[in-house]
Amino acid sequence: MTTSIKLRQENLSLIPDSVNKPSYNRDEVKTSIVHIGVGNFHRSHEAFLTHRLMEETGDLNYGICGIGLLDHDRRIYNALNLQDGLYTLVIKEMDGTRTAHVVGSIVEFILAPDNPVGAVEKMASPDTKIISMTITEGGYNLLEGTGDFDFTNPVVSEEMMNPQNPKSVFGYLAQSFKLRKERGLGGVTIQSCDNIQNNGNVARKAITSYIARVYPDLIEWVEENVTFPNSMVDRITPVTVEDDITRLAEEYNIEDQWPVVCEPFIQWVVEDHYAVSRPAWEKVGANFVEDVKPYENMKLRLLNAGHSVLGLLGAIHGYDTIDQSADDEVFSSFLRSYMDNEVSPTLGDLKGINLEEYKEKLLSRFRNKNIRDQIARICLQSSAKIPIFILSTVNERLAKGESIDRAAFTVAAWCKYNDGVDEKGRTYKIDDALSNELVRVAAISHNDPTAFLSIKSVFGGLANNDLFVKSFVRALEMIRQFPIKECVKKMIERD
Ligand code: CS2
Repeated sequence: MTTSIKLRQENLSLIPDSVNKPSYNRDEVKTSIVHIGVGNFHRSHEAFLTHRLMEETGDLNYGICGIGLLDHDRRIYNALNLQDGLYTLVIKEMDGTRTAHVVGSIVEFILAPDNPVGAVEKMASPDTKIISMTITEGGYNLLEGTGDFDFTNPVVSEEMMNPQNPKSVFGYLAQSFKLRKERGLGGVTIQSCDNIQNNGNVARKAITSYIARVYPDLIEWVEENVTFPNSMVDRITPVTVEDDITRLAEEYNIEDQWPVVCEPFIQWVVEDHYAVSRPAWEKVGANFVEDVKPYENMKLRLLNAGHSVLGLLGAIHGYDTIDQSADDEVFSSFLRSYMDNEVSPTLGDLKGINLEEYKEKLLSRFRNKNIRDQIARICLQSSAKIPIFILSTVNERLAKGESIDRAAFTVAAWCKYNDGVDEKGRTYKIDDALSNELVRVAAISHNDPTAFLSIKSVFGGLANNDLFVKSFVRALEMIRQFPIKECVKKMIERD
């Protein structure tokens, strides 16, 4: 029996040649990018492309320092620390072939709760040109409806009493900007990579709202020195499961605490507004444009919304993975009809993108059996996702008096999802920042369907829109009475 190779720098030469591994000298890599929120998405995307760039061009000026702000980040911090920042990315093709890459672009990691000063100093360092982040859709702390910063958030309100001891991403950034200004250093680019329309503008709004309260004198400096490019990031990246770790050991003999698996598709469209400089990511496939909005809308309203549709319907029916749901003719026909009839007309001019091809490709990506993307992953934090992925389409269509039946049906399915039990009788956890509220209003909605729409932070004023309410109530009544598949069939028959 061969002994497995623990993934770490000194063992790189032992790793079989069938695995792509860094050929550059990692000791020479400078960290000019700080990334907040090193999760699987970052590791399948920005960190991977940055690694590819080092491979392709030999430019070692843009290494990554990960920063974890939450105690929850301790697990990834420990795993990567043990492995000198190295991890394996396994790309799974549709036909079952797999390629493994040991990624070397993360060369430093700071766990902010253990080393808050180190984290602030790193963000304020003159060497740091870009602070990128994946802090999730809900992480920007803006209130749905008004879009105002939520100063009542307990972490933020406590931190504001003592801003020199930051806890939140806003607090850390404020401290680092303050140091940059005091030290006469240059600015920095804040690069949001989250699935939010206008993610850069949203990041700017959240961060400047916070700073305007805590350090009003700093605002002018931020306006002049910090940029917030919008971007659209795309690569389906499931949660790593035990089997991924075992297969990596079996196939390549690599012992990796926390590998990442993902699909082959990758897309990154970014506005080219950088405060200082940036890596030549275009050399490894990134697309730098003047206006990212059309691409964002397309991705959020088709891919992310498509995920939510397949996820919610599949969860109720009792499927576990997105490919099962996408392979179900009834569910995928419904999704196609939603995309064609309700979403596509809202997308406007997509400047040379073939929308038909995009949608076809999307459905085949969803069907990739090797990815086994978890329905549980898709459905978690739906209260932060549905407004961005689905209600944006709804609001736009309602303003023009256009039908929203399929979207309303999906929202009704989400209501039913919060009952917490599938049609096979299996219970599941509602993993959501608003879980208590969701479960409570979903229970009331058995007698009073509109109760579900009362959550203002999710639905804004939609509870007062007759067209939406009627459509939602009709769908929910049907969903409560018949199995979900029959209901979806009825919806398709009406097309
Ligand atoms: C998913 C996204 O979280 C979700 O609901 O739709 O994580 C999706 O897989 C990525 O945005 C793909 O780029």
